[in-house]
Amino acid sequence: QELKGEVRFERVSFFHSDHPVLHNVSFHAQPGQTIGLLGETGAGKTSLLHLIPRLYEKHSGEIYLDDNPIEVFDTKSLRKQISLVPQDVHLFSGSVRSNIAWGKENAKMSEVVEAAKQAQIHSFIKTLPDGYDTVLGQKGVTFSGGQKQRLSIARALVRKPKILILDDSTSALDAYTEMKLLNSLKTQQCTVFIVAQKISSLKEANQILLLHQGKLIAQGSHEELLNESPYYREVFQS
Ligand code: DUT
Ligand code: MG
Repeated sequence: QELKGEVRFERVSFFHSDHPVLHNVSFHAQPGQTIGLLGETGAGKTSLLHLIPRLYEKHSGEIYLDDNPIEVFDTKSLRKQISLVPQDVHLFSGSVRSNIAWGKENAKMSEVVEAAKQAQIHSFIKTLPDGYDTVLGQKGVTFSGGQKQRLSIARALVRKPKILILDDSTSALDAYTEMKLLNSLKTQQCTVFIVAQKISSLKEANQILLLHQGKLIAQGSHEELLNESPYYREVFQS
């Protein structure tokens, strides 16, 4: 089934083994929206996001994608349309091009370049000795943390996902590059979930979900949370 990108959680709870990780989480993301996730380490951000492509099976409550219970989607077709950039980037020692096209080996060169431009890594790739054919790890070519993150975002974008999940994938970017990246994502027809450690990364999000020990303690726009949540103001505004 083709996804439109709507995601709805209704009183979702989730355990890892016997350890409670999410408790009664409800939110509603419309197609094309940007949803920020904020919360201290261990708050449950990654766990929540991993439920969307069905990387975990057992939860209570309901998750709907475009009004259909998530259980009706087969995981293969879901994962084709949902790109998740994991917290730990995995690059391999192939060419830049094959690293971006990983998982979509039939991607055209023009699509690879387009994804790299959207991910704000194209101009850096052009400075490499062999451009897109440069092999990572050879001829002393190494990528910085932020360059690796952008390469893995390009890898996610080349699949033209309906839902894009950035799990702390912009932490190594400077504020200016991050802003350009988020602006370019807004022009895509996809729903974006972005985990960040700083409020500044999430100011433009349609909604911010503030997690604390597995509970959604506040949700709303940046302005709403500034007004309504002392925790938001105190802990994350810096
Ligand atoms: N947890 C497990 N097993 C797992 C993954 C996580 O028990 O395989 C626990 C650790 C933590 C809770 O689930 O108590 C939430 O972890 P999660 O990784 O979802 O938290 P986070 O908000 O993504 O933390 P971080 O900011 O460190 O990435
Ligand atoms: Mg995490």
